[in-house]
Amino acid sequence: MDISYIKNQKLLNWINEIKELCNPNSIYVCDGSQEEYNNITQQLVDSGTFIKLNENKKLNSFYCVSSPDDVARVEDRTFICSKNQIDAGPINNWMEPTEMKILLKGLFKNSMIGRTMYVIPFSMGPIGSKISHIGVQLTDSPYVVANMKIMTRIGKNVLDILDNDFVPCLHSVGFPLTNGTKDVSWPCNKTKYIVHFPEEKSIWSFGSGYGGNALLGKKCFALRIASVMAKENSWLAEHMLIVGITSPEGKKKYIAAAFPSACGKTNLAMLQPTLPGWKVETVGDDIAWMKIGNDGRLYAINPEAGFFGVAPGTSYKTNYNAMKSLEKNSIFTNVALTDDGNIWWEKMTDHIPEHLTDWKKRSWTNDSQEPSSHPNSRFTAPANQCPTIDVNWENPNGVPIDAILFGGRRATVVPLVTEALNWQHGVFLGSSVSSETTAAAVGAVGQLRRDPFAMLPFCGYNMGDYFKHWIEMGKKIKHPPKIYYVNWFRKDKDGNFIWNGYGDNIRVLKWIFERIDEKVEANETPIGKIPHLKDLDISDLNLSKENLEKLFEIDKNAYLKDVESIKEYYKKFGEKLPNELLQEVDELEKKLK
Ligand code: TSX
Ligand code: MN
Repeated sequence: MDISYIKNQKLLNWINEIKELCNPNSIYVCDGSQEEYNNITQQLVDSGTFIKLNENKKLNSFYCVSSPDDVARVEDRTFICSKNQIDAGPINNWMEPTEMKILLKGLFKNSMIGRTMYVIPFSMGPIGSKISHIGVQLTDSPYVVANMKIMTRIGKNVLDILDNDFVPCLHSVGFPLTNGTKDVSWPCNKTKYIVHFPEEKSIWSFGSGYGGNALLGKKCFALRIASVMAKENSWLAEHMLIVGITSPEGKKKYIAAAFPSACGKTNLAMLQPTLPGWKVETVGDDIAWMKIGNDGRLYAINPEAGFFGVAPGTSYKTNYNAMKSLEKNSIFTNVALTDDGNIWWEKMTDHIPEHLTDWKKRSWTNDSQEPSSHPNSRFTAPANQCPTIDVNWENPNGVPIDAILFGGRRATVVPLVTEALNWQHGVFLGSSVSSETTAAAVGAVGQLRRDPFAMLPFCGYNMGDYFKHWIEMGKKIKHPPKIYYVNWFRKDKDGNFIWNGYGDNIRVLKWIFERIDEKVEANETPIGKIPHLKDLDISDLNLSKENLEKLFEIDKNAYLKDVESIKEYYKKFGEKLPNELLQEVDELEKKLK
């Protein structure tokens, strides 16, 4: 669409200001239509960025590889520019906002020469929902436009309801086509800045075209900026999946769950239960926005409209519903290309193709030294293609949340499931979330990393204030969800996983379900409430009594070591650490001794 379609003066002023700064060749306003998507993807094919996949394998889908130095979120280049450094906190990078603006204006100056600047009006959440919020992204990347079309709700419908309450999101890949510079298939810049202005509620992203660096509705808006909005207005913007669970009797409950990376969040969001009669349905796999309803319960929406999932490891066996979601209308970035115009990645199938083109555009065979797909390669797939998508996934009122789960990957110490004693204890569990590193991330494998609420790289303000906000929310929610801590990853002394995980996790969800309905009692221990072993449904599971007991073993001395590590971790937050959490950790120590 032409710029004349825009009537909102604030938006027009901003577009003009950025046009003056970035100096694009032309401006295009996205209407969000299928025809527009076809044009943009065709243009990406013509320019060599996209390869159209074989229509008989993946209908209306595209393959793309990035520059090898633009493959993941850049946390060390991510900034929270609050006026005072204390408000960014000990975890975020910070720079004084005026200083940062000067630096950014230098980078963005003429950065769009020779390119089209796309205006993407987008809604995070169903258009018109009271829980939703609107953003407008200006970008010089048609790849970003195509992905935003799948991941959010974009276009004319959003412009039609636009008022002055929107988050301006500026993005440039930082590769101007000055003086006839030839374009490349993945333009980006060595210098990268992912910058948030929490007081102004704006985002400036420079130099990267990949994922969370560039699709600004996702981590930048829906988590970092939204977490600030949420604190200011008494709601929650969280790194959580949302699922509906239906019992054989037809009762339905919704839960939200936060896990650090590499714990299988997307797998849990699309779980296929192994217990007869139980059903799990998907509302979202990554982000939850939760507001208090008039009835005093917590209501959640998924602000996204698609899945931007890690590809390697995803298979019809480990996540059937994700595989069904990406069978058409999808974009694949940094996976491998098969000779017949399909895609492949490590562990997708038992059968490994004889020959592939890898993500670095090299010929690949089974005896190649490196994996064919980048470990952080992704599929972008529309959520409404998920076979288990929930009927209420676009309900503007959200879905009522009955339980919140935290979890991490722990080979030892932490039981399969623990119920928090109350909200404040639950906040303590959330603040102490920890996970052992896997081979999927850089650095040593098996190291314990604290990742409070799985929000470590995503909280847009001081994490100490965030803990306090969670405690305060407990006082405002009349009927708060129960809080649980789960660990699917406990190992025996031979290093084998004790718990089957995947579809069998429904057994844990069933216990939680029955706890909410007060159908079963629980066993109160120093660390929280755990199931009476008879109440965990392990029917048809090949689980020995010894291993069942091992799943719930509480080694007090091992836990005391964890207490020490939590206390040490808490020191980071200094004065900002809420007293309530110090009380909780002291209380736990007392009970263990
Ligand atoms: O996603 C996982 N979940 C949650 C599923 C709903 N994974 C994969 C984590 C990496 C993304 C799991 N891995 C889970 C799990 O519950 N559990 C495990 C550990 C495990 C791995 C393999 C087996 C059992 C447990 N069994 C066999 O391979 C036969
Ligand atoms: Mn995530």
